[in-house]
Amino acid sequence: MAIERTFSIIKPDATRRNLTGRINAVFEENGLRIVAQKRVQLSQAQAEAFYGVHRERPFFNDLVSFMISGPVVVQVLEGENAVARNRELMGATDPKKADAGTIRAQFAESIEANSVHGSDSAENAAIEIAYFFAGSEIVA
Ligand code: IDP
Repeated sequence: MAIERTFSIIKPDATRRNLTGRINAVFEENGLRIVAQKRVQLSQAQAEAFYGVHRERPFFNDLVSFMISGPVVVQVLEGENAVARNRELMGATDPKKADAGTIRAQFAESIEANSVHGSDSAENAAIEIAYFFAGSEIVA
């Protein structure tokens, strides 16, 4: 199976509760290598652009406010089938519906403050990685 990259964000609810290390342990113990990582404060414009596909959704403004409410950790994860593997590890968007043992089941506070973002396709992963990282910042 091909080695693939995906884009991940550890969201403000998780950085606030000092969960970065525990979430990274889930990735590393499940075959995903963190090949780039930085802690950043998103601007409103960055958060709006990143979640642009949700602009018409009723939760858009609240989501943007949440995403800029504290620092996030943006990451590139690499491994076999990394996009799908990370989505499995994250669990469903709504932590109440997430399978036991997933990151969101363990750590998320709500459907909005759900601790992690992960790309939903290889195409979006490439776009999202390029949005946050220069090629020279990704070291496999
Ligand atoms: P995903 O993060 O599981 O891929 P998306 O549907 O792409 O889910 O939604 C993006 C983010 O928007 C979610 O992770 C969550 O933070 C937020 N969100 C999604 N649905 C709702 C909702 O119904 N209410 C509030 N926030 C939501």
